[in-house]
Amino acid sequence: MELTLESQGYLEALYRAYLEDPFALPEEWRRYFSSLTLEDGRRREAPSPTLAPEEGAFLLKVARLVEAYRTQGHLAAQIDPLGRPRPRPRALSLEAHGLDPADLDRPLPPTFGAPTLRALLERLEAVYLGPVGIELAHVEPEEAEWLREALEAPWPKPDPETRRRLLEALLQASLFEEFLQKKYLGAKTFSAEGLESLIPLLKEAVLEAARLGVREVVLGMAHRGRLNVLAHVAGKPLERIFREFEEIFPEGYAGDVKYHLGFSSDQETPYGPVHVSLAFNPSHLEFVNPVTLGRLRAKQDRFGDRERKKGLAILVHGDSAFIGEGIVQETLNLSGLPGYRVGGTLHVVANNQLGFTTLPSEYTSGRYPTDIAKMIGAPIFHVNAEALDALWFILRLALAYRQRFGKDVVLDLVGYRRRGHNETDEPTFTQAPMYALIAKKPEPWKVYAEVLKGEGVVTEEALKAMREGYLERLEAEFARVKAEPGPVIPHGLSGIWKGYVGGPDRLVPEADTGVPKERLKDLLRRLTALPEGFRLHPKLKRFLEARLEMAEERRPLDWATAEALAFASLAVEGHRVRLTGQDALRGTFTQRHAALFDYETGAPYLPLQHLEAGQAEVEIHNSPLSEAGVLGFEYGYSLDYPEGLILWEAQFGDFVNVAQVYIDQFLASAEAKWNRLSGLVLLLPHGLEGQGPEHSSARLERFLQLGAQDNLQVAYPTTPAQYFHLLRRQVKRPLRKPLIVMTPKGLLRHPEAVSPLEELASGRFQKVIGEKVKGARKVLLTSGKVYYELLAKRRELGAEDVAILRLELLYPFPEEELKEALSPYPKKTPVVYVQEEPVNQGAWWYLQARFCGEIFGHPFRVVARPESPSPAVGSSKVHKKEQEALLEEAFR
Ligand SMILES: Cc1ncc(C[n+]2csc(CCOP(=O)(O)OP(=O)(O)O)c2C)c(N)n1
Repeated sequence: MELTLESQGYLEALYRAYLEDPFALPEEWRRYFSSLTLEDGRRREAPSPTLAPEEGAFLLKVARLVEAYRTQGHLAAQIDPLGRPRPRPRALSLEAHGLDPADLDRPLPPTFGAPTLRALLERLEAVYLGPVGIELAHVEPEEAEWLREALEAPWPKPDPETRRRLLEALLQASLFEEFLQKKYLGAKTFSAEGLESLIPLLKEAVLEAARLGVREVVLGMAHRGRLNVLAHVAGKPLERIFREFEEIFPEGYAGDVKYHLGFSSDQETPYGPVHVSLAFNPSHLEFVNPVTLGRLRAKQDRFGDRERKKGLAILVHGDSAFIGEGIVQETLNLSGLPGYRVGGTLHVVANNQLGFTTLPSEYTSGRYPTDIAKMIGAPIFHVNAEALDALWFILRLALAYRQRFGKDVVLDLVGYRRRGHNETDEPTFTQAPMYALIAKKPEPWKVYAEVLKGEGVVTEEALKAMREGYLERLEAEFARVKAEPGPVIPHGLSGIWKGYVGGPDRLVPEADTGVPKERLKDLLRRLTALPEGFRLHPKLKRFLEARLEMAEERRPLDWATAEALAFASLAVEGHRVRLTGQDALRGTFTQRHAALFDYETGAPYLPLQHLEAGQAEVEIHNSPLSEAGVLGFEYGYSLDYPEGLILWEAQFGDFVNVAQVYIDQFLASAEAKWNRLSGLVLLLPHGLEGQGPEHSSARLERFLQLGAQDNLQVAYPTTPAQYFHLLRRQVKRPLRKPLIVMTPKGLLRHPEAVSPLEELASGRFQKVIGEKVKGARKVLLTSGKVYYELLAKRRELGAEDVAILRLELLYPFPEEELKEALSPYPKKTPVVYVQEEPVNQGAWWYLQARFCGEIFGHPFRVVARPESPSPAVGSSKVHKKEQEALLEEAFR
């Protein structure tokens, strides 16, 4: 539509545009036109012009100027406490819109909210060019309008008591850092100085969240200011922090550096109690993000917080890490997905305008490190860290937004870094001019104290008392530690973790994981029942019929059915089951069909959710196409849901290395570093089936290499019954250790890889499956799918003098069970480990390192593919030949 400013009909045109799409117009016009709506909701006919054309043109120019403030004001807002110039966009001038100073005092209609253009500009300058840079252009129109309404009204000022509280928190943040540097000269603390307002910000966030009904706050953050946050936000006693500086560790405890440790505490607020947790995290920046969200989601599920308003996640990011690390994008992408929502995260960027020695111009191609958050339409506020009053208001607005819309919001706290990257680092080698500015900056508390003193909110004496009171506390706690030096005892397992254990596997009894046959049959029938009128996909009829035949014991169980029965039996016994992964509902190999989709409406139906009244929830979600973010989330979930069966499935095991950080930094080492347990299960399809270098290997060798002190469990089961018992065992034993399962692909439909119902009804997971062959000339030991190929080969060759034993659990190594399985064979009988993986991969090197050519007195060697840098060949023909040669070699 042509809109000529001066045209007679421009108003009508504007109104017609409004009728087509109200959000295509600037807000004043929208408000104006909506006021024309009749009371019964009908709209007026397009009006005849009520304004003189010249007046209309003027108003449109004004509307454009207003829009420029809203969209470009942030570019010139005074967000940098170092006061470096930020050029003012031309669009923020009268000329740019054909206005001139004579227009300043022209009256404006009431919809503009100001009597004249002059008054309007004053307001807009204050809102958009003050200490907050506001970016809303990418936000959903209704949400942006809601925010703008609050932003363009006069900003409330914190009351005197609140302002004194902000000042005190700011002061304590500074004193704490100075104290640490004085007492522990040369220690790395990654001080918050230059960004001290992070502390009042987070403290107020907890308080305000409590006022809005939040009862659980989970924080995730990196090194910067972390000790300060531990002390002042997470409620970690000062004494404990100082004790950690003494670096006396309890016997046998690997531990971690103090600025990686987490903490949690119950805190009283005037609005009720709040539990505040700071997640443990490794050095790997931003990787704690999905872990934090997973933890919160688990808490919300536990408390039945369906609206996800009673728990809040706060993620504190470094400016360079926020835009640099891809895990940030993965985490943001989870924010709106049904399987991962947590009702919105408050993101705080602790923006010191540097990443170690790297400048923003070197770390981002965009304008701000927060640009990444635009992908989810999150409102973004860049706040000058010295502007405490504005910060307080924006925080309240941000949390109100989060509670109202259930979405993420970003608060970019712009400050500086008073010292080097750490306290021993010299920043002027690389940023001398910036540090010349920083050297002139008074501590932020002094800046704020001046404001408050000027307004009579605080007196010099009160300030002195605040300062001295806190210093005394620091000294007293410090003296306590010096007087009684001793190790910091890691927190034991309490709360929901009471009753669960880590430590050595052998100290925890095995569990009977069988389920009575009648119960299994009943569950199978329930798994095949459909709601009235459900239009099943014609090809799935057979799938359900087969399960009924299994219920009648006319057909043995396949892999997917054993899994469904493990889930179902655990759910009816009260254990939540949560499985996510790419295409997890149907299953990559079309085996699972956990959801059946109505053939006409597409509506999903999950029989596992309709087993019986009172069952625990079973949730299975297709994940987005990421591994790291999703695995991190599920790991976090497992930290706060020890009684559940929490599983993540890789599409193919190969892709697990995308998430390697979570395996190395969390799954494998969290117990040793942080005394934190997880019972997370990883399902990793593994096996060489001629599909090329990828789609073949879940890198079994890497998990085995990580195994130490019983930190993990690595299994490669060969039967559906084994898988069933393994999953149930994971929940039924009080031991909580991550379980890595090499899962099948071809075996899912292998006629021999089946189990009679009987095997699920009784017994338990067998770590080793033995075989007694009289007069055996050798024993083949193997794991996983190659077992079935060896069986077939033995039949083909008639090699009845060869025994085949299966190592179903690879770590913790089942010494006793294997010894027992080998006991029928004389010591001279050689044992050959047969693996299809190249010899430098798979389990061989791990076994070799353990047994060095002799296993419990038997000669021990390997049959494997020759060493290879790649897991498998690209040609299925070559693969077949290799496999054939491998099997032949095994029996030679
Ligand atoms: C994944 C990862 N890569 C590299 C590092 C090393 N490193 C530690 S701090 C840092 C700079 C971080 O800058 P920023 O995110 O701006 O936070 P700041 O330290 O300035 O608060 C780097 C590169 C790391 N810890 N993690």
